[in-house]
Amino acid sequence: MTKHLLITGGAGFIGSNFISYLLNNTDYYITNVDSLTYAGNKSNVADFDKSSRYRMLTFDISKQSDIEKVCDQHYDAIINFAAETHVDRSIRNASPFIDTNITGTFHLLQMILSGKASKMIQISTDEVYGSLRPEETPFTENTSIAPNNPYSASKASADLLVRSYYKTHQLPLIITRCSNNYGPRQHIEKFIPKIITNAFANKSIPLYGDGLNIRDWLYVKDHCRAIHLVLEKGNRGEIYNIGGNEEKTNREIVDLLLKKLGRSEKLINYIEDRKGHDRRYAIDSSKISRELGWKPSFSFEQGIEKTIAWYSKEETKR
Ligand code: NAD
Ligand code: TDX
Repeated sequence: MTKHLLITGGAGFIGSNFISYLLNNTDYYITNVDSLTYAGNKSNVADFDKSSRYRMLTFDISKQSDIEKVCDQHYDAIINFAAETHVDRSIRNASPFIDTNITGTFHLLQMILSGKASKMIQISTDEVYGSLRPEETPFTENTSIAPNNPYSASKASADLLVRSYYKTHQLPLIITRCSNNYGPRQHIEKFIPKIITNAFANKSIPLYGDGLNIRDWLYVKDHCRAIHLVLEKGNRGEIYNIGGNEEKTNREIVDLLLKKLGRSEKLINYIEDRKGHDRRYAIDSSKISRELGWKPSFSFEQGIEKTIAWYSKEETKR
């Protein structure tokens, strides 16, 4: 039977890529609930309106009254992408992170508990594990959570709520924890789109601290494929780590992009470090690879070419 999914945060970066993936690869019906914060972009979802399998509801998951309006039908699954996602903003003002990331997730769990939806995938992040030292092995699903900033603490809190609803009520809940994504439709406040768009405009590129912090990069389409597999074949109560196996320092990323874009390294501007800046993230994806047969299909080189091409096309539309 055809499924009807509730996707939250589908006007954002990963959520819109996921909806596009589902409309192209499945016959699922999709309800996208997004409150269109500064990070939600109507142009990310403009194409989906052409599909009779898609509808968008502009509601806020942190408001119980809005959740009731979303419950006008039963959903086969909720995929929760909706979140405040920018670490720098969480350092300046954590309040919306608490409302959306924690209270919003709580409301969705209540939907599952009351039978309004049959299961839920919580889209979490490797940031909940905290920071790795150079000699440490990548995060596994058994690594203790140790978040270091208000964003990651709010995501870890949501993960603990999900865990508790599974343990207490035996609900069909799954958590995925992915490394840094990049690709089309990412907000330009994030590192890779900021480098690309500033380089196009010959504007300086802020590099925090010594530029040697490490992230593990994954092309967004590989993340979408992993979530689809988890939705279809993942086991309730499980956590699945998803990573690109592409650890790079921030300086390496800037150098590579400036070279590809034909811009001078003089654009690089070292600035004061982010407070509590996690030094290194790296994900061990062997569980999802072993159990669900997933592995990344795009190399960093391939993904970054596609990303540059997408932002170049966007640039010509301005
Ligand atoms: P994003 O900031 O691009 O999009 C978030 C979307 O959620 C926006 O469309 C926004 O309008 C919506 N939203 C925010 N608050 C809402 C609310 N109260 N009610 C309804 N909608 C609301 O984020 P993203 O980068 O696409 O991340 C999606 C999810 O994936 C997040 O949960 C994030 O923690 C997780 N994640 C992201 C990355 C990454 O590298 N981007 C990596 C791992 C995990
Ligand atoms: O201008 C910048 N200069 C800079 O040096 C920005 C925006 C970032 N950085 C550094 C900080 C990080 O070490 O680049 C790295 C990546 O920064 P972000 O793009 O802000 O991502 P990060 O903080 O690693 O978090 C991201 O990955 C995990 C997402 O924003 C989260 O939502 C996700 O959970």
